[in-house]
Amino acid sequence: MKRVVSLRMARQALAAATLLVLCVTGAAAGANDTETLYQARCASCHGEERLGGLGPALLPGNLSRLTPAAAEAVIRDGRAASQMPAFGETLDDEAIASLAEWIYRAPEVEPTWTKADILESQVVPHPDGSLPDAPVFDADPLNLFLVVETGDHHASLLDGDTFARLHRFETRYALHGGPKYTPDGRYVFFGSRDGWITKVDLYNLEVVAEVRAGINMRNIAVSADGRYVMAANYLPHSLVLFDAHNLDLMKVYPVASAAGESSRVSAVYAAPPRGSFIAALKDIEEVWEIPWPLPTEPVVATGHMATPLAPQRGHDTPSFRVRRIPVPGYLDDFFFDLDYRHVIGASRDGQGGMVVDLDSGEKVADLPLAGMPHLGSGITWEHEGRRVMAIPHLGKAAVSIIDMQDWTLVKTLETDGPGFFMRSHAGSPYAWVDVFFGPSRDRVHVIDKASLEIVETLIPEPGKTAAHVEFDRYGEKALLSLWEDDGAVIVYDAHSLEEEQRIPMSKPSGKYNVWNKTRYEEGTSH
Ligand code: DHE
Repeated sequence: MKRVVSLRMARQALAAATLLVLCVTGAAAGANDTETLYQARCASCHGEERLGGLGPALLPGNLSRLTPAAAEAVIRDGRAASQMPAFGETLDDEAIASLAEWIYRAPEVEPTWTKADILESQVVPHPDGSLPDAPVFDADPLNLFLVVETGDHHASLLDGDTFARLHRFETRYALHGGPKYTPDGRYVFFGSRDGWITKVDLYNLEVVAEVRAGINMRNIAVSADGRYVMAANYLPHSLVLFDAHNLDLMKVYPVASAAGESSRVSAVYAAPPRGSFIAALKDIEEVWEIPWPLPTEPVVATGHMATPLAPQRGHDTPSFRVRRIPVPGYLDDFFFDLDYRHVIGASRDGQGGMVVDLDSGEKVADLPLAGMPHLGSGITWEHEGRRVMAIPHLGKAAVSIIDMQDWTLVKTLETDGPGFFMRSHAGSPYAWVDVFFGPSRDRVHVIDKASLEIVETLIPEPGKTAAHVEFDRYGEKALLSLWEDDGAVIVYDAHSLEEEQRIPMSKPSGKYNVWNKTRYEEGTSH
């Protein structure tokens, strides 16, 4: 891949330059001043203000997934399959410990990321329409899987019929949230915790555009017609809108209440039937809705199909304008019903949830959901003629099943530990939930969607974390991550629950099937 190769070469050159600097400045950097040490040894890759560069940002918010002990180990031993060198030979333990401690300190002045920074960060190696329109592989383009490998920051593209690996490419550091496809499945957008949005042309296996939307980003959403990308940031407090074709900046929305109280954005979602983005705000009691233009004009750009869904708006907010929906509480974790009429929200530290009608803006129900429900992992299916939703809890060994007509609790299913991800498929009789936390994190429960009972508990590798399931487009196969550095994606027959193959991967996290994601399949995350 041209872009990645040139990036790698640049990284190698920079790492070599860094090492040269080390040799020259070794004595001075050995002094007690950790900041001086940082500037001498780390700033060339991680930025003078720790905002990142060729290496990731080193600010407390960006490092929340890394323990200080792990940071120390990375400084000492380097990071495999990256340009992060090992400093164990050139720095003593005390210096390494002081650096590891210092990067978790908040900077004296909060860093900024302006429109100019966004514009300057944009690179477009292959402008929209400049690459061939046919895939370079024979696999069904609608049954591909992308697997994010967080161990060495790569992604693998799998043929969803044979599970052959078609390609493996380097990603930005610490991707988070699901990658989002255009409706034809040709392009995919990845979001990293450091704020990078990367657009990849899957037909040509090339990075075609990149831009940095913020310093600490939560996730991205792509409009159902594939024309717009919205990014949700913790730092700065903003939503950022891009034209999807070349990731051109369209608009920055500073996020604040009408009274001026600023807020982090927990996440942004696309709501296809409404033709809008919906944003979850962490620090103010509002939900924001931002409509994209209705498809009254044909989509002219190459490669992007118009959405088959005709949005119906229950309000008359003009396109790209913010509609504020006041809510009675802080809601930062969302699930939606299938027509996106209702948002089911919970606060991450709260003990309950609520249902808000997005058209009227009214709260219509409270939900009895103690124990940190993980609504973002919710799924839904038809049970005895009624639609139910099921969600794991991050703080409780249980799955809650709720009737979506009257919002009553149908059942609390006890599990072997708190779970993170749930998945099913309209073509499967089963729903899968992992046990992500605690001593049973090597287990995955299989729930019968008819009896609402756990019918099987799989332990694919004793002692190793097993998590996150994704189905193929037909619901015939289920793919599970062995979430370890020397991990694997395990392919199961989704009916017999027999293991069929293991594909070695470096700490695989999420897997994303093109069909399920672009069709907003009821058993997958949206
Ligand atoms: Fe995630 C999705 C929030 C921690 C892996 N996570 C999401 C989404 C949100 C979210 C809002 C949906 C966005 C989307 O897909 O566009 N996650 C949060 C948190 O608030 C939390 C608890 C704390 C945090 O610091 O962010 C959190 N998440 C984690 C992890 O620790 C995980 C396990 C490892 C990691 O990579 O950080 C993790 N989150 C994921 C994955 C998805 C995700 C793999 C996509 C799931 C999918 O199937 O769509």
